[in-house]
Amino acid sequence: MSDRKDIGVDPYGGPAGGWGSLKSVAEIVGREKLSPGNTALLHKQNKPGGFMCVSCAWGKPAHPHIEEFCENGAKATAWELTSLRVTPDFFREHSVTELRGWKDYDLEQAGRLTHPMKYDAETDKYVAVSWAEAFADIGAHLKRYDPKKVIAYASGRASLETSYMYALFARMYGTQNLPDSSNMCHETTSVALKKAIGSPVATIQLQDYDACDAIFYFGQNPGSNSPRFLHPLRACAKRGVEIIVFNPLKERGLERFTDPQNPVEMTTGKSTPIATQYHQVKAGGDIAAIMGICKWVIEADLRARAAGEQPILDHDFIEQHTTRFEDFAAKARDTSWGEIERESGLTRAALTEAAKVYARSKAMIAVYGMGLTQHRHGMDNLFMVMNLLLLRGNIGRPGAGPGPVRGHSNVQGQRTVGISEKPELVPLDRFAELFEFEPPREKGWDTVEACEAVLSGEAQAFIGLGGNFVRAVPETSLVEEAWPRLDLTVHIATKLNRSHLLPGRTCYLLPCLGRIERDDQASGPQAVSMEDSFSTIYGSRGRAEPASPHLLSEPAIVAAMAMATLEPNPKVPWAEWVGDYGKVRDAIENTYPELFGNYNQRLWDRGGFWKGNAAAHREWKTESGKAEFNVPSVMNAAGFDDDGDRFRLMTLRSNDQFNTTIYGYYDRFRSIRGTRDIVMMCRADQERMGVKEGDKVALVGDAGDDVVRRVEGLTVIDYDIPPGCIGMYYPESNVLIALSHYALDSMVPAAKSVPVRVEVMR
Ligand SMILES: Nc1nc2c(c(=O)[nH]1)N[C@H]1C(S)=C(S)[C@@H](COP(=O)(O)OP(=O)(O)OC[C@H]3O[C@@H](n4cnc5c(=O)[nH]c(N)nc54)[C@H](O)[C@@H]3O)O[C@H]1N2
Ligand SMILES: Nc1nc2c(c(=O)[nH]1)N[C@H]1C(S)=C(S)[C@@H](COP(=O)(O)OP(=O)(O)OC[C@H]3O[C@@H](n4cnc5c(=O)[nH]c(N)nc54)[C@H](O)[C@@H]3O)O[C@H]1N2
Ligand SMILES: [Mo]
Repeated sequence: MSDRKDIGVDPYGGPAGGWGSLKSVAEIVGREKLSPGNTALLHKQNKPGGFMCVSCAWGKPAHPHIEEFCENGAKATAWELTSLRVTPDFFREHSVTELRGWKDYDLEQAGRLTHPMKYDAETDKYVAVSWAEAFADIGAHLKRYDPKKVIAYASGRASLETSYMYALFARMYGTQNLPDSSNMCHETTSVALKKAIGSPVATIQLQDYDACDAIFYFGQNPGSNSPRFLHPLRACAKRGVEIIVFNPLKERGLERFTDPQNPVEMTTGKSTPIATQYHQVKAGGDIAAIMGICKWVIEADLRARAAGEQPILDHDFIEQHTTRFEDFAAKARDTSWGEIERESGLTRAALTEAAKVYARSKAMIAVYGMGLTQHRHGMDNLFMVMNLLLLRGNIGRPGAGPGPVRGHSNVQGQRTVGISEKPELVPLDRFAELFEFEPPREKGWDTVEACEAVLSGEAQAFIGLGGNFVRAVPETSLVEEAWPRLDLTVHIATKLNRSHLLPGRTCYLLPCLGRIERDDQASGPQAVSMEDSFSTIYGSRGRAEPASPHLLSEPAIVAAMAMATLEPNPKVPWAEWVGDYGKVRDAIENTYPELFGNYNQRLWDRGGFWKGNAAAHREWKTESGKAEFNVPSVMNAAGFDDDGDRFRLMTLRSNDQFNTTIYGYYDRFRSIRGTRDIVMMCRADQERMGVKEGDKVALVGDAGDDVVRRVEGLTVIDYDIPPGCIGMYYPESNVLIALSHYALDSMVPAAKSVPVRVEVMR
């Protein structure tokens, strides 16, 4: 191996968690210059009566650990509570063109936005405006447009209260163009699980991890992206649960974990091994891998029954609760081991070992994340996960079921309360009846369609409730080029990011309170709520001093835009709602009485309250009224073949980022330091391409159209990754992804198998 110091890579031998994570937290607390009071606030995170972490959507236990936060939750908190500020002076010093040359890290590191700002094209600078002026002008613009050509995007952080108001505003205005970050994320789950079992989300709850005896774990990286999951995973490992991992990369958090809250592990340096089997499946190889397991299980069941032994499949369940088992079983029998091995990159022997664990387990949870949803055939990936579960009745009983790990802290909740472009998912009649208006009924734009509309010039305006849309979507160069042709762009945000630096003809930057900050309104201090990956809903109360006295809360901003745009409607008392968010919760309860009964009272229940899930009770809200086996259409989820020098590019998160927010340049668990401009490549592929670690390469998109998609100057990193697959960080990679390269049916950009070619730079 070459000298890794030259290229900013040094080996990290430690487990996930442990001292490394404490050190990393101390570093960011120092860098963000947190006040002692705000540092103390870290202890309120994810505690009853405290605030809910702004990072991931992992569940919050009723009886939290002393420090129920993790390295990355602490980083997210410090990022929001920073004492650094982006004031009008900052914008006087830096033109927008200059700022476009800054890195994502430097933009956000500049600090919290303090004043509402408007872009001034003449000076190419943002200048301070009053809130009143901003809202009046935004309203005047919106009134001029065709609502069907306005995009109202939401990133999954805003609370249930804000999200409900935002979606209502969009519909009263006349549009269903309500894409959200879910369209780039777990929309594949929403569509595939709805079709297979009638419930579009996880059926398990947090306590099911106490009852399972096997976990099949696909394409999710808990060490970086949901570190609090490491606690239940460790507890499972300790009590002998078999944890079978499928991931092209050896992710540290799935290999071993030191609990930073466990004094024995911390002082002795001991760690708990997590995975009992680790299968480095090819990117896009999971359909085949799961088919192999199903094939073995189905055939072993036939053999067992022929020999008069206990069956392996749950035939009663299959009979009573499912359809199309025979079609699927025939497909599994007909698929050859040759094809399974070729497409998965795993051996028959390895898959048989996994299948044996499944066959003997009594209750299995299937966990997955972006490694399954973000593929051309992501739907088939998830259908295979469901097929696997259904074979042994692993749903609707303790310790069993699908456990998709959601992304943003309230992304699932936003869908629950109406942020959706899909009319069938929203109780439009109920809205019409409660608020006496006629909501739009046609399908709105999802994220990919919104980008198409920007590229074609059809879209007139974009409103962003959080997020960094232009940076998170695929096809970065074309979208960036087209973006300034929008007539109006409005960003509700806490920190400066690249999307803000591509102003439409009129452009506002509206700074809001973060969730951790005190939110005082007419009736006193307010709380908000969110829904986690387990459909549990919690209250959250901010306590920190706001970053600036000029900030407004998200509900206040949404309400003010609505009042400036819409004719008054006595049924929707925007100002009263802002004065008391409890009244927004009443409206939510009236709209969804079956999910949110006694909302205001239950908000502070210990451990939150569960909104319920039909499939968890074996009630199937599918077309057939049963849980459905689905026969996959293909064996390769990537949707393209590797040939000689075409690779499957996986675009990944480092341990030092939250989506497009870059906290730093140290991907500790993968031992990559100092730069994000890298390509992970295995030794065999390096030899084939005539490169070695430290060499520079360019990646070129290979979508088969005329668009040039290219990233240069990437350093090759010698990495344990299956041949034909390479890895790079998101969002730097997004310029390589064609807008047309999305998951069929769910329209989620297929960011985990992007066709690219490698060019050696000499
Ligand atoms: N600190 C931090 N926390 C986060 C985020 C963050 O950026 N930083 N983002 C949040 C959001 S919005 C989301 S959606 C989640 C994302 O969390 P994850 O779902 O973990 O997403 P990724 O990091 O993109 O990577 C997914 C994993 O899939 C693996 N993988 C890639 N391709 C395949 C494949 O074909 N098959 C299999 N089996 N595995 C594959 C990768 O090696 C990687 O380990 O995390 C949330 N939490
Ligand atoms: N290639 C590739 N592309 C991907 C992915 C991938 O794995 N690979 N993952 C996709 C996924 S899963 C997702 S979810 C999307 C994420 O896409 P987005 O959700 O659009 O992006 P984020 O980076 O989470 O947004 C960060 C910005 O949110 C703002 N913000 C932070 N906190 C708050 C707040 O409290 N209120 C408001 N109003 N604003 C706030 C800040 O200004 C910050 O700059 O990216 C997707 N894109
Ligand atoms: Mo996400």
